[in-house]
Amino acid sequence: PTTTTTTELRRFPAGFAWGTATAAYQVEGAVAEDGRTPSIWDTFSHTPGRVVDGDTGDVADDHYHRFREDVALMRRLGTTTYRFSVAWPRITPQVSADALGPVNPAGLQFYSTLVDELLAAGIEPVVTLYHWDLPQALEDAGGWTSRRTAERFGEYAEVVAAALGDRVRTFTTLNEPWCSAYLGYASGVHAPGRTEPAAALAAVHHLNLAHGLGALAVRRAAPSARVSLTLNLAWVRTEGTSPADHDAVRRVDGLQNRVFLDPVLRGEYPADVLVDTASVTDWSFVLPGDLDLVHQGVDVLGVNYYSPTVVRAWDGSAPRAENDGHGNSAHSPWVASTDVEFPELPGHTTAMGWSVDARGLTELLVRMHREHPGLELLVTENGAAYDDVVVAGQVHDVERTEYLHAHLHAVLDALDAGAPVRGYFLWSFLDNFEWGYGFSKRFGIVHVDYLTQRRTLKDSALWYAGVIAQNAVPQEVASLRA
Ligand code: PNW
Repeated sequence: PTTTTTTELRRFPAGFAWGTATAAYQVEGAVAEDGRTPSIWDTFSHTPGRVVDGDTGDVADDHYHRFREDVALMRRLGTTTYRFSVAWPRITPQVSADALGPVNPAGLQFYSTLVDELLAAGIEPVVTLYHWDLPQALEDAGGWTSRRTAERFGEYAEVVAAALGDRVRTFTTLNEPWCSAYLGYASGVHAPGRTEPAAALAAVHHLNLAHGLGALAVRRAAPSARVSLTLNLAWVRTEGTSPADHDAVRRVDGLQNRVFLDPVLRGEYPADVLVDTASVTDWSFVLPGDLDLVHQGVDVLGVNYYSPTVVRAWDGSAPRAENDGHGNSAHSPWVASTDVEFPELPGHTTAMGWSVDARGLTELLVRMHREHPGLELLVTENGAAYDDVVVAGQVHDVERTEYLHAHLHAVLDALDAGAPVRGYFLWSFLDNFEWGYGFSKRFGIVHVDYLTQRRTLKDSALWYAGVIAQNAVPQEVASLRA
């Protein structure tokens, strides 16, 4: 076949933010340094059988010690922003269900220095307050099934916003509460590894409450900052035609999207979700006044997107297909949904087994714009895992570059449709601890050799640097190199 190379470029709006993203437990290591106490991910990863190969975040990318080198690499790539998370157990290591406990200055200092280092490199920090590393002491008192966890989160958010709010313009309360609730408490493939559907729905509510209390706290402590929330919204569709197939779409949309969007943005839980889940819980953990607290909105919504969600009705006649990409568990994350199945999709998948369809990213961004006109949007995660190898100091990750190329065009399609997308954060800056998959899955555009901690820019990183430098993507994937 002939390869046409056109140098024609599709441009992004001036000022579009170009970033990468990471999360504390996935990159930092140094889990027992400077006063940090265990999180639920320390406990989970040190429990045999929970993480592939018994991997833990004890060392991870050693970013806690190498952050200067890492920021220098970001500068080489030309990224204008960086999304990272703060490890709660570094900030208030003695937190209990009843009280936040003393603030640990050494914990705050690490993030304050990181922020300074980023700003000095011309990179704007975007801070996530909770990316899944709940202090273990709070889990021992019920974790996200307890409203006291949400109350303590609000206090912790105030501490971080007060310390960093003079230099940080955007605070994200939570990353993907869907994962925290359903993977942590229903399927159990994430920490704390519980498999109780009712607990998962209580967690949904207390995570929403945490967003509300956290948003109020950030606005008090850092009045000029923007408050955001990052959701892994699902682009749910069916290839079936029956009413039951369409009902499966509605149900999964309710459990993954609307149960977070509606309370935060509209101040109410979707009535159909309450009905769907009535066999599991009566939602009596929603107390009078809670929805007013949750209904804080956001100044900018973070959207994480990797893969489409395809469903169909399950009538029980054949074994239920559960290719939903959420890890293998005897327990489904889809509470009260035994009549839904997730069929295998044809075509290319990433190393996660996730199928690739960039259209979903356009659809989600346009949907948010349609349902909440004017709501500013950030793509806070998008990227792909492949089995990368370093050969002679290079990583030819052609598939990742193609994935990024397709998804950046999808962002442009959303912009063309009027969606106010302000930036894009590639997941991830570095290969890192991929939760239940440990180090076996590599999402980075920078390769990490875990024996030596050596960083190697993958070809996709050089390609991304070229995109950033031009503020544009080429029509043809191959025609741009930094
Ligand atoms: C997100 N799922 O996690 C997280 O925000 C990142 O920390 C993570 O490394 C990245 O995506 C890649 O996985 C997810 O099962 C984990 O649907 C699991 C799912 C979705 C997102």
